[in-house]
Order: sequence, then C-alpha cells, then structure tokens
Amino acid sequence: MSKRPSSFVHWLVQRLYKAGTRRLFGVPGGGTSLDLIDAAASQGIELVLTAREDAAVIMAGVSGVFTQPPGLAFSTKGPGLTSAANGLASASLDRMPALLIAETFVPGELDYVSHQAYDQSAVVQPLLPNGPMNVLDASREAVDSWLACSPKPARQPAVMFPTRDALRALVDADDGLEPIQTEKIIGQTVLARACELANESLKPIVIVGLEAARPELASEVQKLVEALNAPVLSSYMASGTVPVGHPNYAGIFTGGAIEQSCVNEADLIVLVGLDPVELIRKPWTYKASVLDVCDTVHQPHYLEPEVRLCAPLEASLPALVEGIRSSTSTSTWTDERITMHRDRFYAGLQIEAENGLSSGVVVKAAAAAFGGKPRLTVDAGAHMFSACAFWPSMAPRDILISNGLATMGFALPAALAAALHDPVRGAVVMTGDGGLMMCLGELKTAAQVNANICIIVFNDGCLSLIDIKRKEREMSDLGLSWNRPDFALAAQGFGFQSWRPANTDELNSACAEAATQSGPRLIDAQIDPSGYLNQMKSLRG
Ligand SMILES: Cc1ncc(C[n+]2csc(CCOP(=O)(O)OP(=O)(O)O)c2C)c(N)n1
Repeated sequence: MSKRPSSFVHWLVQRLYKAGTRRLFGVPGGGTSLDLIDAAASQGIELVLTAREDAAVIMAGVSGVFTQPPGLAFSTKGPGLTSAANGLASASLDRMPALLIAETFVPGELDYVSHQAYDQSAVVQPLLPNGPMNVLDASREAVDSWLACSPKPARQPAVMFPTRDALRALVDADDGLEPIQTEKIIGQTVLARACELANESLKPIVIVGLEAARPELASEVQKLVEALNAPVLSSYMASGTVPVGHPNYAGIFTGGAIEQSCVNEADLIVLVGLDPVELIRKPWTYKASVLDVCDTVHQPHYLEPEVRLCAPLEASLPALVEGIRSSTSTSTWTDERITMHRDRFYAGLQIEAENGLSSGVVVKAAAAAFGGKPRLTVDAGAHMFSACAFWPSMAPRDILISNGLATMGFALPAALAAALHDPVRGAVVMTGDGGLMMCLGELKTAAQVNANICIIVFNDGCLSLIDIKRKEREMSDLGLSWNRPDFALAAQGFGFQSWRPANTDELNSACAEAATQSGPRLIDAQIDPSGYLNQMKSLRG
C-alpha cells in the first residue's frame, strides 16, 4: 500500500469515492463547505445544490441506502445546521447512512462572537444514535472506524464539524480501500433452539422488517418463508422484500388491526429484521411465541422474544433455512387460507370517494400506468395507506418511506436521490399537499438535475391524517384545511410538465402520458378525503 501526504479533505473525498459515494447534497456557507465542494469536484463527486438542508440530509441518506457507503451532505453553521436537523433525525430513525459535514467556529472565535452561535454538538447529539461514533473528529482514524462500525453496512448517520485547518491538515493517504468484513459468527446453541421452534410450529407466520430490505437478502427471506410454508407480512419499509405477487404474501404489518386475524392464527411469530422503530404506538398483544431473527438488538422493544437469533442476516437466514429444510415441514397452512388473509387485507383497505378521486383509485391508476418500473417514495399522511397497500413492490426498497421518524417532506427529496442513483427507473412520488409544501423548493432541484421523477400530489386542501384523528375524537372543525393551491401551475413555473385530473378519465390519461415521459412531471390529483377515516380505522383499529 503506497502512502503519500494529502490534505484531510482530499483523503476524505477519495475514501468516500472509492467506497461508492458519487454526490454531495446541501446548501453552503462561505467557509469549509466551499473547500469540501471544491475537493469533492476534483474527485468526481458531483454537487447537488438543494433548496434546504433537511432535504439534503434525506437525499444523502437515501443515496447511502442504495450505495452502502454513507451519502454526503453539508451545511453552514448556525441556521444551516438547525435547518438540517430534521434530516438528521430522519437518517437516524429511518436507519440511513448519511455523513453531514457542517461548518463550525474556529477555536477562540466564540470568545467574542455570538452571531449564529449555539452549541452545535449539543444540538445534534440527541438526534443521532447513541454511541461514541456519532460526532466524528476530523481525522482518518475517526472516519475509518465509523465506516467499519456495526451494524454493517452502516445504517446510521454521523456529523463532522471540521475547521478549515483540520480540512487542510496533512494525512497519509493510501491507495487502497480495506474491504469491510462482515462477521459471520452465529451462536450454535441459539441457532439450534431457533430451528427447533420453527420445526415444532404448526402455524408459523413471518413478519419482515427493514433490516432485511436489502437486495442480497431477498432470496434468502423468500426461501425461509417457503421452507416454513408460512404467510408473510411486511413492514412498510421492507415492502417488496417478498414481492406482493408471492403466493405467501398476506399484506402489511404496522402493529395495527388489519393484520390481527392473520397473526392471531399463528402459533409462532418469526420476526425477520423487524426494527421496532417501524411499528405504531400500540402495545404488543399477541400471545404466540416469537423468534426474533435480527442483526441488531433494538431497545426499547415491544416484546421479549422466546429466542433471539442476533447475527448478520446474510449468515443467519441461510443457516435457519438449512436447519428447517433438514426436517419435514410441520406447517398446516393451506394456500387457500393464506389467500383468504391476503384478500381480507386488500378488502379492508378499499376506500370510497363521494366527490372526486379516492387515494386508492389514484394509486391503482399510477401502478397500472407505470407498471412497477419506477421506485415509489411516500410521504407521511393519510395518502400513505393506499400508496403502500396498492403499489406493486417487487424488490427491496421499491418503496421508500420515512417510517421511523415518519416525517412529512421526505418523499420528494427521497425520490430525487433515488432517481439520481438510478435514472432509468426514476421514481414516482406520492405526497400530500401539506407534505409537498414543506419541500416545495426542491422542485427547483428536480428541474436543475432534470430528475426522472413524477410527483403525484394528493391535493385535498387539508392535513387529512390529523383531521381524521380530530373527527375520530368528535372534535369540531379546528381549521386544518386551506384553499387548494394549483400545484400543476406552480410546477410549470419550475419547468415541470403537469396535469390536474379531477375525475377518473382525466386521471388515467394523465398517468398514461406521464408514464411514457421522463424528466420532472407532476400530477395534481384532486382528492376527496372522505373515505380516509374508515380506511384508517380498518388499518389501525
Ligand atoms: C414534519 C412533520 N410535521 C408534522 C407531522 C404530523 N403529521 C403527520 S401526517 C400530517 C398531515 C399530512 O398532511 P398532507 O401532507 O396534506 O397529507 P394527507 O394526510 O392530507 O394525505 C401531519 C401534520 C409530521 N409527521 N411531520
């Protein structure tokens, strides 16, 4: 390995480039951000200038989900960092690897400066995962050990506050990139106990979560489901890990009501990579034993499993499949019974509209027109129920959603990152009008990079998810609605093609036209929100 001196910032961008980082996202200040952008450009890392810093961190995190090494974001100090905060919280709770490099004050400056000044480390610490490696020193050692940290590949964000001097400091550069090894050691006793539980079960059920939502794991997850002859439910974030067309697919699991009849029939619940951050705030009521197959123990958790097989899933899943295959399956599930549960799931999520388009009609029309080609990104809001249920996800991360932080303003930046990563597939964005308005400035970013995205805004002039909770509590109108803006017109101003369908015919032709084109497009769907309350009750109870 040859070593030659290099500035830290050049070493850093080279290290990240070799690991796969190709873009950096953010809004600069006039200090170290400029040095970082300059060094990144010399390494071939492209600048994506965003409208806001929270969106930049989301884009970096989503890029990291696809490329494995962390996505790179930057901000200025003070207002830039606080503006990035929601993105950091999303990267943390949505388990996305993003490295945010923020500007900082130089030592001694704070003795006389109060302008834009606050304790930056103290602001970001609570947003980041616990542990020593969340605010990184500007050093090779800190970056190398963060990149090698567990869980692998890293699914967590970190922040660095380098001074200009730190970026310029000389470090020994190496040409090679050490491969990050994955530990494959599994406790044999716990594996044997896990296989025993699975082999004794007459009615196992599998619940797949976000840790398993990786392309390299999808076939092992499916083999496990088939070896167990079990119905499989998926969290939102793991959608597609078992394709919706798989005969064992029985619907979505959120910790709510719709899945209860299926789970209650099981005598063993096998959690595969289920991160409890994804579940809604309801206690665990199931009585069946739980086998938790995970690569990280998350605390707090909703339940204490009978057996926890905690090891890298790429090692534990094949071992489990092997252990189950070696004995005859005892499962008494029939195809008809699994189909019955799947049909019940879809029937429960049907949604009616009295005057305008229902969210279900819009999602199905888009799914038919786009034919599963683009990825789907989904925002927080009532539209999300239909989006996640009726979109045909066929592979891990076909649907991207913030379901750990569950933040509005996620879907558009997430789609930009997905479309930049994979421009041929591109992305469809499903967002409420409230959520779109939180990141409307990123329409500029989409136009600037000519992103292959189609935004479908569920325009109902209301914070519907909150308004239906208000109705459920039988409270009077609290003023959570507004006059519907014309997003189609606004989008044209940014250089988008756009449509404004108000009925099914207009919707179908808008989707058909949009699906044949690339570049930034927006469909401003006029939604009747009246069916949302019943749909939510059916889903969550
Ligand atoms: C940043 C942020 N603020 C507030 C919330 C709480 N919240 C969740 S859904 C929702 C309403 C979303 O409204 P809209 O985007 O119009 O979607 P709809 O529910 O109408 O489909 C709100 C306010 C949140 N999740 N994230």
